[in-house]
Parts: sequence; C-alpha cells; structure tokens
Amino acid sequence: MTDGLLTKKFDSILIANRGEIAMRVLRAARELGIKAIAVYSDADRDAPHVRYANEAYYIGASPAAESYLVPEKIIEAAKRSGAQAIHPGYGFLAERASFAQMCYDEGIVFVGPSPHAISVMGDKLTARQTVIAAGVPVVPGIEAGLSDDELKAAADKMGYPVLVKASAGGGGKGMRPVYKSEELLSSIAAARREATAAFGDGTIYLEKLIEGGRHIEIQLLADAHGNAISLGERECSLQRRHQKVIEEAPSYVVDEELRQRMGAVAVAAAKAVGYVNAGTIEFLMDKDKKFYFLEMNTRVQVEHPVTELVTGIDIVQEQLRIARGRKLRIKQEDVKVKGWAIECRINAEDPYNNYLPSTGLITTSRIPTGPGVRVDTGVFPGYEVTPYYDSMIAKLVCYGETRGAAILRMRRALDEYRIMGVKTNIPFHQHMMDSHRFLSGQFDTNFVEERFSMDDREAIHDLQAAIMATLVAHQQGEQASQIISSSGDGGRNQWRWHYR
Ligand code: MV4
Repeated sequence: MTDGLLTKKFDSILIANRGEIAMRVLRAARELGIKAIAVYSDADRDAPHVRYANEAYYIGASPAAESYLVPEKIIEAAKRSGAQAIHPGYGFLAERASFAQMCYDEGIVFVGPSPHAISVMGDKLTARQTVIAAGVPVVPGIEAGLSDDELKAAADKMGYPVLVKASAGGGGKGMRPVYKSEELLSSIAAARREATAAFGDGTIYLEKLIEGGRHIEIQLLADAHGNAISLGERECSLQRRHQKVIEEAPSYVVDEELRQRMGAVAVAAAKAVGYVNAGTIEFLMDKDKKFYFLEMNTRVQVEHPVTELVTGIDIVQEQLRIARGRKLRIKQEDVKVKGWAIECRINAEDPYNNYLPSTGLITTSRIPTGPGVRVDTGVFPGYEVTPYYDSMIAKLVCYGETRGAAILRMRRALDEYRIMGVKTNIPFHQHMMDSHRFLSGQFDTNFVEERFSMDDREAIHDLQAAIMATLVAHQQGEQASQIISSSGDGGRNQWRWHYR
C-alpha cells in the first residue's frame, strides 16, 4: 500500500506553491537547516516567497495552468536546482496522485502520502468503501453499481431527504439534495451530467441528507513506520460556498471523551490506506453529536495553525521530519489540547458586494502583533493582488486561554489590522465577532450563507444578553463583561492608530 512512497533524509527542498503557505513551508525548512527553493510565475516575480527562499526558479506565465499546475515544470525546476524533496503545500498539485508518482519515479521525496493513498481518498466512493471496511462510521447510503431503478427502490426504502453525491467530487461539487421520490431520477441524471462535464467521471452515489450538521475535522500525523496520532479537532462549520472563512480549535461541541473517540476513528481511517504524513479526516456531526466520515484531505490544510496553537506542535516541521523517514517523536498520550485558537481568513474581496474579489496594489499593510496573535501572509505594502490566484491574502490567528479570551484578542487584532489598496473581508469578521450565534457557538454549516448578513446589526441588548448567558455559563464572566463593554461599535471608532 505504500508503493510509490519514498522517505529519506534530504537537505534541500523545493516548495511547489506560492503565497502564505510557501512562506510557511520555507520558514519550517529554514528552522530545520534545509536549503529551500522557490518557484514563481510572471505575476510572482517580486513575491515574498521568492525573496525569502535560498534560490528561486521561474516556471512560466501567471495563470496557474501555465506554471504552478504543470507537473513537468515543477519536476524540471527540482532537477535543475538539485532539490531532493518537493513540498506541494495545499491546492495546485498537492492532491494529484500522478504528481506524487512522478516525484517517486525521479527519486525525489514527495512531502505527502503515497500515490495510492491520494487516489483512494481522492475518489469519494472508494474512500467511503475503504473506511467502511475499517469500521469507520459513514452516513447511511447506497453504493453505486446499481441501476437507476434499483437506486430508486433503495432510496425509497431508506427514506428522504437524500443527497446525490459525485464520486469524483469533493468540496461540494456535484452534490444535489433530493426531498421527494419523484425528483430522484432527474436529480441523478443531472448530477451525472454535471460530474461527467466537471471531472470526466459520472459515478454517483446516495447518502441520507444530514441537515443542520457541523463540519468537524481531525488533524493527524502518521509516520512511515506505522505510527499515527491524532492532534484533536477543528471546528470548520463557518463556510461560504464550500470555502471556509473562520476555523477554531477545539470545537465548542466536542468534549475530551468525544475527542478521543473521533481521534481513534480518524487514525483507523488513515491506517486503512497506509497513510503517511499530515492529513485530515473530515466528519459531519449531527445534532445528536453522532459523527460520520465525509472525506480525507491528503495534504496540509490552510487552517493547520489553530491546531498548532492549541497543541504546541509544529505540523509543517513534523511533515518534513516524517518525509525524512524519522519516527514520530510525539506519543498520543502526550498530545494535550490547551486553550483556544481562532483563525480568520483575510480575503481580498468586498463583503458588501457579494464578496466580489478585489485586485490592486496594496499600499498599506499594518499587521496586528502582540500577545497571542499570529499572522501568516504572503503580501506586503507594494505587492499587487492579481486575479490569477486565490483571494486569500492572510490568515489572522488568535490564541487565548478560553474561547472568550480568543474572541477578545481577535476583535483587538481585527481592529489593529489596516490593509489599504484592496478591499478585504475584515468587516465580515468584525461583524461575525459580534454575532450572538457565533459568540454562543450555535452555528452549523448553513449559518454563514443562510442566517448571517452584513446588513443586520443585532440589537445591543440582545447581543449583551446572549454573550452574558453564554460566557457566564462557561465560567468566563470576566470576559463577558469585557466583550460587552467593547461591543456596540466594537471600540473601533474610539481611537485611531495613525499610520505613516
Ligand atoms: C453531506 C451533507 C449532508 N448530508 N452529506 C459538502 C462537501 C463535502 N465535504 C460533503 N458535504 C456535505 N455532505 C450528507 N450525507 C452536507 C454537506 C455540506 C457541507 C459539509 C461540510 C461543510 C460545509 C457543507 C456545506 C454544505 C453541505
């Protein structure tokens, strides 16, 4: 099962990515004394990851399809530079089994799992079947391989609503909810067409639709010697169009007993594919706190810092150690979740205009600092935000001893943040930090899209009552009074910190 997996000591690494994650991996490599090599497109000639690296290689035009997404260009840059390993970051080539295989064939260490693990988990249906065999709970469903009439008979028996899912999908692509038996066959046909057009694979399957669920995922580390550990959960329910916007660790609804159970199940799922490196098991959790496997992400994730802050473990350094063939030095019993961390993704987009991406020259970027604040970013004053890549320009991550303390820090840090030249979603985050549903932890995966609006200002007394009730219930009375005294305008108009 680990065919195509190469781990060995390396002293140089090429980072096949850009932006904040390229910076994140470069920093880890520097700390470990590994020579770090960047690649860049036309648009990224002056990008920070190029300046920070020991060497940088040009790989093509600005569109990712002509540079960061071309396996041959990355491999060629690795060979020219003599890089002994490649870290793919997230996105781009991170979850392409064929790219991992190319690295293997060239004798280059791919910082990730085997091509086999990537392809099994990349196909949602084979992932589902593989983890079922390992005893992992999945949403009740109906496997493919049946005729449409057989699918319908099985669905009628299972009961509605059901969710039609594309096997090649993921991230919500090709999904269709069906509420009535009469609508099933046409939805199956439509989902097949959509999946065929999008992925060249029309395989679909059915699951019972879980409404009002939460997206909770477990971070894992697994070495090439058969050891795997869980680093606890992240709460990722706050999403818009399948893009996460705020993540936190731990989750408000997970206690230590549930964390242990979810962790053990996640480890079993990873072991079922001989998984090596950092990875994440995504679960859907229903209102009764029953949890079901959704997908596995076979890469480092955007939101890994919240787990780093509550466990004290440097996930990217651990990835590099694992890829170098080392045994995990952390034992499961030594993993302790302490305090609370929240991440706000800072996107160049306009929250007041349907989150339209915003491009242009960043003239000012004043980054918040101080206790408990971490900013991972790939931009600086003078940097031009182009339309070629993802709109996420920074991650603002705040730590506190309690959830209330982390929220207070986040409000303070959002107040300090000044980005000029492009519009950002900072006002969205400030609004969320005033939302009584966010403050009280009462949200599901529909919240951002269906129940949250930039227009409504909650009545101050409702907000205060909600905060007080929630935080007092969690022995955080002191934080409650602080949050209330800074609510209303959030303290944002009381002072200005002048920037020169
Ligand atoms: C579901 C579901 C409800 N019931 N499966 C969305 C992306 C992919 N990871 C699976 N997804 C879902 N699967 C069943 N049986 C609801 C979602 C879903 C969702 C899941 C996680 C985070 C955000 C979401 C937003 C909409 C739907």
